[in-house]
Amino acid sequence: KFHPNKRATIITAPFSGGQPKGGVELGPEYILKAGFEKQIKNLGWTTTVEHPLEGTNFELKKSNEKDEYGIKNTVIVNECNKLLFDRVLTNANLGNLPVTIGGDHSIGTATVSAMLEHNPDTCVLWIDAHADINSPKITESGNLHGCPLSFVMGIDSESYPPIMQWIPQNLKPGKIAYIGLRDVDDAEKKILKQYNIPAFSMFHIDKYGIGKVIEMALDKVNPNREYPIHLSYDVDAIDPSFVPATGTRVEGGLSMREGLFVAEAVAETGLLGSLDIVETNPMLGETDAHVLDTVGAACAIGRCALGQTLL
Ligand code: 6HN
Ligand code: MN
Ligand code: MN
Ligand code: MN
Repeated sequence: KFHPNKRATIITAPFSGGQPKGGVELGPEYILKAGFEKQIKNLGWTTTVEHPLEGTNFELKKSNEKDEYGIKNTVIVNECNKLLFDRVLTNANLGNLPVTIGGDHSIGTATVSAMLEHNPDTCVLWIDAHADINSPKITESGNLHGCPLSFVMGIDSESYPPIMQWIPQNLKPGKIAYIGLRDVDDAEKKILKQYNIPAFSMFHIDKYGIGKVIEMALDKVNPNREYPIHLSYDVDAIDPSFVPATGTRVEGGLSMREGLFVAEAVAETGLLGSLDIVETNPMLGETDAHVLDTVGAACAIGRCALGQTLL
């Protein structure tokens, strides 16, 4: 088991520059106000909260223009990821469990590459409606929250801006599996095939059941259940009827229980090495209840991943 000392560092990433909508930068504030740190403490963890983006003004520098590389907000996304990379890696090296609270999913560039830098055996479970594996070359939207995995895998690396060359391209295709996919761009589908990346869509979840799907995903990336798991959880994996306040909603998602089961199943392995909870956008709820549901789901994902429901 990793983390027998149960020390977690909550790293806030109030950042929205990976996509055009405002509000996702408020995710960490809402999640903390909902009592997330206390909830984790109640599970027996010693907690610290870090705010590495404090003092930056990335949000004021957002634009909706694509640059010469075909992507938006390259400079702020890159700077944000540098700051997060340092905190995730430092905490992991100290033996703390990094729990990074977003913010949009562009921060996955930092969290994944930092965890692989910390331990090259790390495997990644990417829980999402989307594959987030566009490259600057193939992205249609130019939104970098759709691209973090290409950067850490070095896919189409000739299309990257030079300022992103610091990013370690340390994720191998055999070390990542997806769960929850249902809105994957055509060019991304080609990449998943070309690199033979295990991808469990909603179709597979209905066909086999979520329990079997997790087992199959872990069999692919962690067959002997020996490597640390980086769980990168985009709340839009869960159906918008339960998690409405998020920027890229796609119908037909995980039920609330299926969504929490994924986190519980990772907790059960004892192999959780780090966790991201991203894409909570409190400004996109049509009602207060929508916001409460979404923030509540984000907190519940964190509690389940950190062992709440293990008896
Ligand atoms: N997310 N594939 C679309 C794009 O713009 O590249 C959607 C990406 C969504 C990203 O939800 O983290
Ligand atoms: Mn470790
Ligand atoms: Mn995502
Ligand atoms: Mn998504």
